[in-house]
Amino acid sequence: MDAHTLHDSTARRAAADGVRTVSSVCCYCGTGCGVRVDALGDRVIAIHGDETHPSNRGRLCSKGLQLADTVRGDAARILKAQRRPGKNAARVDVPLDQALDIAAGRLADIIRRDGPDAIGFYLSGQLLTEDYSVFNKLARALAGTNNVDTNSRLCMSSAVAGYKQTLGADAPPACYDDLELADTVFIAGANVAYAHPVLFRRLEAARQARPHMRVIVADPRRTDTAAAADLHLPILPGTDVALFHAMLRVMTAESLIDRGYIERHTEGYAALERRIADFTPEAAQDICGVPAADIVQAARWFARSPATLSLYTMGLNQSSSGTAKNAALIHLHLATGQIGKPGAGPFSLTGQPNAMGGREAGGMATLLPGHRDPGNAADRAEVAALWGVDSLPATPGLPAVEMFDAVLEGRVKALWIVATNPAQSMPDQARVRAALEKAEFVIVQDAYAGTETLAYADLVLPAATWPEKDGTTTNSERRISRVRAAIAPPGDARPDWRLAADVATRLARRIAPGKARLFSYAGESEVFAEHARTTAGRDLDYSALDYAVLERDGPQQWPYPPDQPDRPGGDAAARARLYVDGRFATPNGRARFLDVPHTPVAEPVSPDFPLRLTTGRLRDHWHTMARTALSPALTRHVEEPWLSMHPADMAAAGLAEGALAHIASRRGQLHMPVRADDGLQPGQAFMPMHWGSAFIAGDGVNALSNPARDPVSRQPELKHSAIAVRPADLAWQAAGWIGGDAAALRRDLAPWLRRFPYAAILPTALGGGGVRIVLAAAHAPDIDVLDALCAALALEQPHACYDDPHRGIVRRIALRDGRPAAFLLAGDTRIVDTVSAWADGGAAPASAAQLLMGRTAPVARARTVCVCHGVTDRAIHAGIAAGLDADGLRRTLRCGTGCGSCGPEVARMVARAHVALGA
Ligand SMILES: Nc1nc2c(c(=O)[nH]1)N[C@H]1C(S)=C(S)[C@@H](COP(=O)(O)OP(=O)(O)OC[C@H]3O[C@@H](n4cnc5c(=O)[nH]c(N)nc54)[C@H](O)[C@@H]3O)O[C@H]1N2
Ligand SMILES: Nc1nc2c(c(=O)[nH]1)N[C@H]1C(S)=C(S)[C@@H](COP(=O)(O)OP(=O)(O)OC[C@H]3O[C@@H](n4cnc5c(=O)[nH]c(N)nc54)[C@H](O)[C@@H]3O)O[C@H]1N2
Ligand code: SF4
Ligand SMILES: [Mo]
Repeated sequence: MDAHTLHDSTARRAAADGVRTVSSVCCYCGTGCGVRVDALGDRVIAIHGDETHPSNRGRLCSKGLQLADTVRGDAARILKAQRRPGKNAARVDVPLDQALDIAAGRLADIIRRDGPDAIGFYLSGQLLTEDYSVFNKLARALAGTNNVDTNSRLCMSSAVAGYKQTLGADAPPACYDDLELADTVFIAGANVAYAHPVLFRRLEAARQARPHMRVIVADPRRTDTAAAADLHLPILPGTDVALFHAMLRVMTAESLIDRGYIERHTEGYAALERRIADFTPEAAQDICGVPAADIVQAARWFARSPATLSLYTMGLNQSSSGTAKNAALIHLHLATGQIGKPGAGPFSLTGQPNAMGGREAGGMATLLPGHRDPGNAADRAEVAALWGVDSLPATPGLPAVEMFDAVLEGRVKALWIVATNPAQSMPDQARVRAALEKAEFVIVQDAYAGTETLAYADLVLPAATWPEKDGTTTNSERRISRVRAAIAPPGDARPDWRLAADVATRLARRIAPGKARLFSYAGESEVFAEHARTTAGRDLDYSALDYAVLERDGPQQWPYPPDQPDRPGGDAAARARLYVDGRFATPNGRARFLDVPHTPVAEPVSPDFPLRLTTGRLRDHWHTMARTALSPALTRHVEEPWLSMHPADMAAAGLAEGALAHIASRRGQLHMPVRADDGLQPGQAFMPMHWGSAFIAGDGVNALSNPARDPVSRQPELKHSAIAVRPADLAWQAAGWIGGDAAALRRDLAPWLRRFPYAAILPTALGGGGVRIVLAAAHAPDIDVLDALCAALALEQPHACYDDPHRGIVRRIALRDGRPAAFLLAGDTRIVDTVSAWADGGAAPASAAQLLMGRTAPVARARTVCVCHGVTDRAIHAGIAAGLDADGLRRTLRCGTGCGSCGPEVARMVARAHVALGA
């Protein structure tokens, strides 16, 4: 235990009891909140926000606060390397050394036989900078291929392209302090309340302190973020370029642009001005579905405000015109001079914790370390020299979707997948899964058991994960923080960079013995030092940064060059914002306006597929849920997947609230319950991205989605596809629950997902933790299937039962200490909430048998809105009915007084109730 990780007297006292406190960074979103991890032995016992971290100043959201729940070494983790002896054989455990040899041997064989471009690396924005650096060097300097891409292709690549094309470098120019200094905040295609909650807390606090501040939100849905805005622009998916062009036209027509700034610091405005002439507010209203007057209002607020900050994420990036959307928004800042000054700038929020580090380390097919370009011979030569090799490959690497296409076409034979779950998160799953099936050799390097992609692995490498890893991450505001290990990895798990280096050394011995030395790092700090050198003299230069500086001075923003004024530590204020002097990172120092057209979404709706499906995130789940599914508390907010639709569309389709629907796109189909949401426009639907085939029957949300890509960034249009929805023809339904360890139960019950047209196995906090199982079929299953189901839920000898198996009816409850330990309601699920309420601590019914016969008055189960204080929607509705406003609810129920993640939802519930009363 190093002294630097002990911060205050509490920590020192705790240390006496054997509790260690380690400063690190939350492993979820790109906000990059500092955390303090309390560990005892091999367990994490508590997580606190780090008051000293400048990005969050002690705040954490619901996900960060529940991190301790997710740190476990049992059924949830991959503890051993595994290999598959034959294509359809079951995998067997192998010693790690043997697995590393197998990896190197198979890759060497394929490289010798088919050339280096027959292998591909598919990495993740959740890796640490050190991990990327080693993988990148392995791929390009040793294996000899540029086929090294990441899931950031699905996430940030349009932002990268947008920044580079306009400002000259991939660098967000603003910082989080600008949230407190902005007068107008323009949020486009971002649900900050859910996806970057701590930034939303900072924004809420800023609005309290500065009531004149205005917030505009452009989002097709009335999200919690949009509901909190002064102006919501409910834009039709994919039409942002038209909106931004129209706003620029208003600014130009009303002389709200800064001609002097345009003259001095930019080029290309004249062509763009001709382009936007057609985008009158009325024309944009027709394209975007946003009232012309609101477009005018947004333009005036944006341009007249002393400081305007834009925040944007996937609503812009995940689009077939993602680069143009980014550029068109950046134009508004350039035209008004709203950049390079406090409170202003186009601020792309990063999704994953270290997507930024990946961009810096060249962890994408189209990037090289230090913001270099693999298509540029001089850049390649520089990196080759820094890495100590003669040359780097010139053949362009394959971006994510193209890489999987190449596998399907047989051009790429081996895939090494690290810290990402493409069998759930990539668009057009039918193609992705066919590719994974076809690949000759698939390595999956992951930390958690049971992910969708593991099913396709020929070799599994066990990765250490947060909080077992050491290294660095860069957050959205260009701030580099140390991630520190608090406990040792379980089993044979090793840090990702270490697994990469160990395979690299073995691979070098087989194909290029002289290069084995390239991977003999003593530890993370050496990897970082090598990486930091690649940034010297570049726009992001942090060549003066090393682990010692980060220990001494804490997290630092880049650039951090050697010639900083006032060294050591440098002039932090001067590094907070970029382009303060109006000099951009282009060769001539001028930012560029791009003459970008508005292009409609790639897949129009049609009579056969009349609804526009968008997808995105929920507050308390993270992506494919490998980690968040381990926290019962996080399942309380939303436990099961759904498709939300406008109530009128539901009625027209003959769908009642909660009914099972059949949902189809041109590429795939699945079943899911539907929910009404009047925050959607008619004709739109929304599905959360989180539930894949590890949790529900079918191939998950991306069975439906579209792989159409942006021509520049190659980012797929995950935010829009055309679908058709009709009632599912699944009359027989069953709902059950069993308490216990959700990860072990999911593993044991997984085969049930493949036996029914609709099935879901859902981790739940019910009864202290366990899983729910939901099944549906056209007809009642055979008696032996029902028997097997009872056996799977340990309901062979129930406390109470009401069975009529010939009609498909089986209702059973098993008890432990007077409380349900498991139940099954097959054939009639109407009393599921009543039984659940009992399992969840509610009063026991007078007679369990009467309950199963449906003779007990039904009880509705409440949903938890505030995770910190366990406040339910029912309690909040009761409070509102009793006349409480949001402040009153906070005082009496305490909802929103913990991490604050539920604040926007509570505010929205209050606002809705007022609308309902007024109507
Ligand atoms: N809770 C939680 N937080 C997360 C994550 C998570 O999984 N869970 N993931 C992290 C990651 S990797 C990312 S990338 C970020 C994503 O963060 P966000 O981008 O904020 O989240 P999303 O829900 O994907 O999409 C944002 C919004 O885009 C809107 N949208 C859809 N189409 C359009 C359009 O054409 N135009 C506009 N203007 N808006 C549109 C959607 O309605 C949605 O509300 O979140 C990060 N934070
Ligand atoms: N329909 C739809 N699809 C989407 C999106 C959307 O909005 N809509 N968003 C896209 C975006 S923006 C993103 S970022 C992607 C995210 O998609 P993924 O990257 O597939 O999502 P995760 O669930 O975060 O996957 C991370 C994996 O890494 C593993 N893991 C965790 N920690 C470690 C570690 O330290 N080392 C290793 N080796 N493994 C680890 C986890 O177990 C998990 O399997 O999804 C994309 N897909
Ligand atoms: S906002 Fe929440 S999820 Fe994101 S880094 Fe902070 S605590 Fe973690
Ligand atoms: Mo992302």
